[in-house]
Amino acid sequence: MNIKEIKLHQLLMNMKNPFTTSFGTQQDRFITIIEAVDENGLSGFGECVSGEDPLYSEEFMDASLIAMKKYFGPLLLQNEIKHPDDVWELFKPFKRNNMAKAGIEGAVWDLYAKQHDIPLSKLLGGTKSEVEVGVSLGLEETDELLLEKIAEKVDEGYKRIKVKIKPGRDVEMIRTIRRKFKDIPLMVDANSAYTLDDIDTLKELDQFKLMMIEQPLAAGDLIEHAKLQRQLKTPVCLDESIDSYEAAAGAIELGSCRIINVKVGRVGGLTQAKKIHDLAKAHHIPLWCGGMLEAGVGRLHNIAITTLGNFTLPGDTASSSRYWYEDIITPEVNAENGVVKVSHKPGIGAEVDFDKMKQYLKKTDVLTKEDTPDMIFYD
Ligand code: OSB
Ligand code: MG
Repeated sequence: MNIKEIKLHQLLMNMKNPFTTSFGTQQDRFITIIEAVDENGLSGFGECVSGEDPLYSEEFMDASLIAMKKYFGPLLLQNEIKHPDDVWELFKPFKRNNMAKAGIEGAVWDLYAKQHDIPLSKLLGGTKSEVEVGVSLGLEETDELLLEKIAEKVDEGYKRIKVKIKPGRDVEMIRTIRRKFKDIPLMVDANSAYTLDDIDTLKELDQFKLMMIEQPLAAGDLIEHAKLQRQLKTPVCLDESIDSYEAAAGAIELGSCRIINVKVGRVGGLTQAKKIHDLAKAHHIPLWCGGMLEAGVGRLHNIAITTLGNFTLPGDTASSSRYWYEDIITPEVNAENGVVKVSHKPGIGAEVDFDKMKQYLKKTDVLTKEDTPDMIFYD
């Protein structure tokens, strides 16, 4: 593919609204945009989605940056690859660091699609020309404030509403929501805030016709999630737990969930996301694409993977304007009535707008063919 340069654009983006989950509140998003440049000067873009602190998962942005600079960037520059699917194999000896791997791999996918003049969605095997999306709402100080946010998003036409829960902000809060919004497609996300000791509380949620309960227990707890799913009517959906193809296979075999949230970064990139898609399809497990408060590049990658057939449930990829005063792409992602049109342009389907990106840019590191992996071990 003749990649000659990799640029790591480090951005600090201020969010329109603070976002609160069971693990904390954030107002700023520290994001890395990866640009892979070929010998003809064509650029592909990826986004590294790790959090600022290791609270959602063990991966965090400073660590991802080091992993990209020391290992994954130089490895890609030193090894000629033929297809983006080769990237996973190239990175495989290096354990985990999935979001760093996925960020670089994402840039390679976009570049390859542009080199071959096809949309990324088509390259991935996607078939949809538009995708349905929902919205993920953070915890609010009061139920009244949350009800206002829900009303606004229902009016905007989002196809489902996801609300965050945590112990003490669960059964009564959902009862209040259901009293006002009797029939909306509603789901909850606990971000691992419960244990099996809370099973009575979780069972109480069965009365509210929720589409699913996302990640109630800790990430490693596939066996506990299977025990929980057997006692709940509401489908369990796993997010944090599905950090690889093998974890997806394990969860399906154990019956730990009935739905899977696929996040491209969490599973190590689009190649792995496709593999999980095919496995889940074979086992009749529906999928949706989760969000990580992405800027435009990550948002477009999410739309592209969602065009695969077994992404049958609305995902988290809401309009750019829900998160940002100004996104870094032109045109921005825009959901109309909860539907995003898939671009027919090559690659991710929109331009990364460097003029807009400038206002957020803190630093760009440039890796070239001169850079070799910075390692103690060698073979
Ligand atoms: O658990 O799905 C999650 C955001 C950051 C980290 C984890 C999660 C989320 C969201 C927001 O729920 C999804 C989005 O709107 O991008
Ligand atoms: Mg989640």
